[in-house]
Order: sequence, then structure tokens, then C-alpha cells
Amino acid sequence: MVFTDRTFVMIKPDGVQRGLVGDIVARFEHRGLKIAAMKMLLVSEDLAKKHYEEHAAKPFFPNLVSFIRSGPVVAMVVEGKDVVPMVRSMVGATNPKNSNPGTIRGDFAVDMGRNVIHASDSPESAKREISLYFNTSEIATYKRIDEQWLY
Ligand code: RTP
Ligand code: MG
Repeated sequence: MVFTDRTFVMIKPDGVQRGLVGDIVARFEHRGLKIAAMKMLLVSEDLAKKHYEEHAAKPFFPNLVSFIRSGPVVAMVVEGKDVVPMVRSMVGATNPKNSNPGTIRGDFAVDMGRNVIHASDSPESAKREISLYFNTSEIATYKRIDEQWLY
């Protein structure tokens, strides 16, 4: 099955440094979502500012940009039915104080500025963010072997 529903997910530097990449990717795979692209990278200042441009005027913006550049991140394109809201619900509330147990932030994070993961908040954001981080040639098309049991 080919989906047009795509989201952009990024494991932030704290998630990489704490060795959480495998656990987080496994959650998406086990749910039945498809990893269509994935890479580790250091985010440039220009890319960090573009990624978080909606927050450019906020007081926390400089810290957010420097944090996201403080070590390698793992960027992903994830596909599946209703994937944008589904991944946001798996990620949990922005402030880990309010993130439910069972969510990624609710299980792995305690501080708003160290909340482990980013996920797009709408299909429009997803499209924009995917194009910031990936060329179309880097996004794979393949069938999960269990697809007929997922849909
Ligand atoms: P993200 O974009 O990273 O997935 O997080 P989000 O949608 O849940 O939250 P958003 O409002 O987009 O905020 C982006 C990141 O900025 C930091 N933040 N700090 N008041 C503050 O100090 C504050 N507010 C937001 C968080 O690290 C948040 O993930
Ligand atoms: Mg956001």
C-alpha cells in the first residue's frame, strides 16, 4: 500500500547521547508505521533556524537552536495511515511534566528543553520539514512484509 501520509521525526541530541535511538525507532516499527528515510546528521545553524522558524520571535529560540545543534540528531520520514496525529500522540506533550506515561516524552524525559524528540504538528509542517532535511531520492518506497495484516 502506498501512503501519502508522511511525517517528519527527529531524535534530538539528548536522545542520541542517551542511547535511545533504537528504543524510539522500535516504537514506530512495532506500531506498524513505515520508516521511509532515516539519517544521522549535525544540524547547521541555517537549517536549525529554518526548522524552528515559527518560534523565531520567542525568548527560548536561541537556546532551542543551540540545543538542536549540540550533537548529532537522527532525522526520519515516517509513513502510515493518519501518521501525523498518531506520531504526535506517541511523542506526548511538549513539557514532559504533562506527558503521559507510555508516550516517548512521558517515558524518557523530565525537562521541556531536553524532550528527546521532535515530530511535525500538521501535514503542512511535515511537508515543509521533510523537504528541509531530505531530497526525494533519499526517501524509499517499499512494502512492509506485514502490510496486509496492518491494513
Ligand atoms: P517540537 O517542535 O520540538 O516537536 O516540540 P513541540 O511541537 O511539542 O513544541 P513547540 O511548541 O513546537 O516547541 C518547540 C520546542 O521548543 C522548546 N520550548 N521551550 N517556554 C519554553 O521554554 C519552551 N517552549 C517550547 C521545547 O523543547 C519544544 O520541544
Ligand atoms: Mg513543534
